[in-house]
Amino acid sequence: MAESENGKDGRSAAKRPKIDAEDENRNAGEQSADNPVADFQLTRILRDSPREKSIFIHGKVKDQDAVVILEKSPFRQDSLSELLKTSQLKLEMQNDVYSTYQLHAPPQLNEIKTTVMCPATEKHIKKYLHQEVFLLEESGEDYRNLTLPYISSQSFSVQWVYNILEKKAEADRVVFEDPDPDAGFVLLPDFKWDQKQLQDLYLIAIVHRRDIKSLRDLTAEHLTLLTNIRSKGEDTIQKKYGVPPSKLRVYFHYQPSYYHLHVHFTAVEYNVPGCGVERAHLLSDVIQNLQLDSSYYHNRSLSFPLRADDGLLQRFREAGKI
Ligand code: M7G
Repeated sequence: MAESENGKDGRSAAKRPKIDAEDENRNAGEQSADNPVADFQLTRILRDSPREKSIFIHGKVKDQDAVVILEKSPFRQDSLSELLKTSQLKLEMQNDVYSTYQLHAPPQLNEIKTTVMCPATEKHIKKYLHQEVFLLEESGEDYRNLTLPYISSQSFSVQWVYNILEKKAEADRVVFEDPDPDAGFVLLPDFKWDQKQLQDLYLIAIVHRRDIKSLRDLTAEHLTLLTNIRSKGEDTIQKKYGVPPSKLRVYFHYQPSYYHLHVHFTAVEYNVPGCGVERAHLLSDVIQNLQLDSSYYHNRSLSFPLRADDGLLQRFREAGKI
């Protein structure tokens, strides 16, 4: 799409990411594709968040376990007048200058983002089940003795990551790639972002190297990779979406769910779960810490939250660490 379509005054660019005609057609095509949840049999509600307008459910699809996340999409500023003009209003109550209505929007303006994991493993189901949370402090030694053996045997498959790197999946969603095997990465929208508006912008940069599990493995040897991700990632997001680096939160999760190094790029005003101090580590802090001390992340204690049913919490308990 040409730059000029981004909006001359920059306002439309700030409200809606570029979605070219091809994307719109693909979206339309996807509507008629198979409906993987048509046969969904509800087993139980894993989590219900009325405030976030989302619900996480576990069920069966043709005898296979499935986790489905339903989430009402944020309002799109560029379709507000269409929404108000074309919807039906049903009056609920009226009093003086106050009135409330039920607004029945046309389907295309009333989307529910739906994420399907099928077949879902026990770990997927646990990930979304509401649980009591504990904060753990892990020393470098704890990582090597307890965490590393645990994640080597228990962590989620990163096949989806390899599919992206090998262009077997989501190839049409990649917004930038640096193919260099050491310093290169792929930048694409996180599957949590429907790309309809920029308020909840969320992209991930996935490194080509396959030998870096997480923040813990990083040393000064990786500084070129990290500064490359920061500069090219920020540059691409500025050019493609009109969002400057000062509006971005760029960070790692520790612990991540998927042990293949990746960096989260989110809109700074979007309070996405996982961006708090107990889990997020800003890329620029990581770079500076490694510049000061190459073994910073090998040695220092790192805190992170774990849910009550997490097997790693059990390992820390058995070792008398909590
Ligand atoms: P994480 O910190 O390892 O785990 O981040 P988290 O899910 O606990 O945050 C992995 C990121 O990759 C998350 O932001 C996920 O939403 C995103 N993600 C996960 N999967 C399975 C996919 C996928 O198949 N495609 C894309 N584009 N993003 C994904």
